[in-house]
Amino acid sequence: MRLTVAQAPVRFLAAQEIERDGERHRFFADCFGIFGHGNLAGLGQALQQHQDLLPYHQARNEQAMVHVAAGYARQRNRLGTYACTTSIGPGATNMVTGAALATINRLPVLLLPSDSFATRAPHPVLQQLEAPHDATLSVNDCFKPVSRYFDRIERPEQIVPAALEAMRVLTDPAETGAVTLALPEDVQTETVTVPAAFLEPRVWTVFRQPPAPDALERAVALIQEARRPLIVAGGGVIYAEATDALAALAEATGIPVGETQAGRGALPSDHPSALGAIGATGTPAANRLARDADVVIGVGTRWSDFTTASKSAFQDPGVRFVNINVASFDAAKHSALCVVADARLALEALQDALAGHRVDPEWERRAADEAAAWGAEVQRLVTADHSPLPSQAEVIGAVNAAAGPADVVVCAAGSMPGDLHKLWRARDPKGYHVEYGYSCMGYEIPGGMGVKLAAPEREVFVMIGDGSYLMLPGELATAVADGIKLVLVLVQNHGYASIGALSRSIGSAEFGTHYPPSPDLAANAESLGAQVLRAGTIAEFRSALEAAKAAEGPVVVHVEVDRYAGVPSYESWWDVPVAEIATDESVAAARAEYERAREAQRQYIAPTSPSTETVGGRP
Ligand SMILES: Cc1ncc(C[n+]2csc(CCOP(=O)(O)OP(=O)(O)O)c2C)c(N)n1
Ligand SMILES: [Mg+2]
Repeated sequence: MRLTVAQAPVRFLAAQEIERDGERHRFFADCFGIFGHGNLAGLGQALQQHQDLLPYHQARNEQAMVHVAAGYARQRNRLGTYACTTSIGPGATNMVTGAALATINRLPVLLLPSDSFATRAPHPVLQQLEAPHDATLSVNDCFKPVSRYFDRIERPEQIVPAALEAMRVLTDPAETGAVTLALPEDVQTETVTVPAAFLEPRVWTVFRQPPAPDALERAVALIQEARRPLIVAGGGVIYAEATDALAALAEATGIPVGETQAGRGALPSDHPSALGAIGATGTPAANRLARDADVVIGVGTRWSDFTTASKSAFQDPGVRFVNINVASFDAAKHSALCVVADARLALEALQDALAGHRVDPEWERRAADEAAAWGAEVQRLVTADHSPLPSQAEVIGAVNAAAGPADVVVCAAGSMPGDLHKLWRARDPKGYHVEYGYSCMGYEIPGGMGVKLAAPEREVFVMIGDGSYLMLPGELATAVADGIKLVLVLVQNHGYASIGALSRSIGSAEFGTHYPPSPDLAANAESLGAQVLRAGTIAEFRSALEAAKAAEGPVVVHVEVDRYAGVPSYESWWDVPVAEIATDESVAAARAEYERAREAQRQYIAPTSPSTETVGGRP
């Protein structure tokens, strides 16, 4: 079959399917893009010709369209994504931030940036970077560190193996992230003869990897010996649809469960074993138990510094880790006993092997008491009736109350992710979507669009700070144009409140964190075509949320909150270094406090013994 190098992948992508647990569906929803001279005649032509196979959607910003793909992929538990096409130069590099976000969060996205001429005939073409020392370099080399697979198609024939490699990486839960296929603008328009089989429907099956029996046996031995075991549930629990298995294990054994940002909602907040958020933005319940835990079972977590409170969270001198993860890279962290496996199979196997085992009732009671005390504290915070302006906690509480059991909250950066992590009462494993791997300001609107495209039956509440909004509001116009319903809660606090608080904590008096003056963001959202509701009080905010739920298309609910009415952090720490010398005394005081806090920081390097040694690699 003779096709252009751009037509071949368009037809190939439309034919890719994914299957897990016997359920099969198309892998690529559609294609997002922005055209320029680099992709117009190649991919642009191919997408126009094959609109029936791979529908095209116009984005407003290339970074944002990658966020749409990432939001979609996360909501689909990584079993689907979008392709994204750009021109060369700035269009391409605009996607680098999106690629980093996807790779860090282990989410599949396929990026198709154009590249400068393979023939080099018109070099330097408009927007081409020239490197005097290396003729093979282009700006697309910036994708290499942020992609799990990178290829540049310099000869037409390369498109066939590159497309297959791309699919292998995108659909492998241990490998997945951004995949970048850079397509020189001349090569896109050239022809290639592809085998017919290349274009036929192809199913990528995600097989669930069972734990190695020996690894499981050693994990069971460690857990049975433990006096104070604790589970840390990460995003992998949700992606593997292992939340029922987690609940069953927790119920059978009484082991309490703390949740990372990506793992939030793995258990409903009212589950008897749920301690809620853990780590730097954790609850006192989870953080107190973490401090004393002697065996920590990390499931599907990459152990970010927020989860470990910068390695200060776990203070038992002999604490041991058992890590269940599909990726050996993550399983091996903290000298853990590695159980390289699918989370669901591993949790089910653990429950079988631990039959009859129950944790010390004293530990279980302590977990229940702490969780109950925290539940009461949440209730106090979200109904505080702060005046004259409401607190952010009240705003979160009102959104939580307005959201139905299956609705989704989306957030990414600022002070809200920490507050949401602590305060949100989770009811559904897909109801909490805070992007905190890259914590990228600007993810909120496009990420929320991706969630809505993946789950149209759920109401999507996007919580966005004024700073994040200003950074990337343009996709609101896409949501308006494409009729993508979002309830955007735009929280005005006149600048970067989170960084302002951090600045105070290092003695720098909120330097550079205020807007002088704040722009009228409600008017801005209106100008992009969104319906806007302005709420002055928490009561007005509640009724605006109800009106927003009833509306069609994206609705922005604008509310101002008291910048200084923050939710405290509970028994945790985050390593933000403070200047060793400064003219300001407040910095010196902060440095002294920093050095004191840092004493709690540890490296988790466990001694090995025949029964507890680290077991690396795949079975
Ligand atoms: C793209 C990007 N740039 C910078 C940062 C660092 N940063 C984290 S939060 C924040 C301020 C966010 O302001 P806003 O959205 O208004 O939320 P607030 O802190 O006021 O709650 C900044 C600058 C970031 N996370 N992402
Ligand atoms: Mg702000």
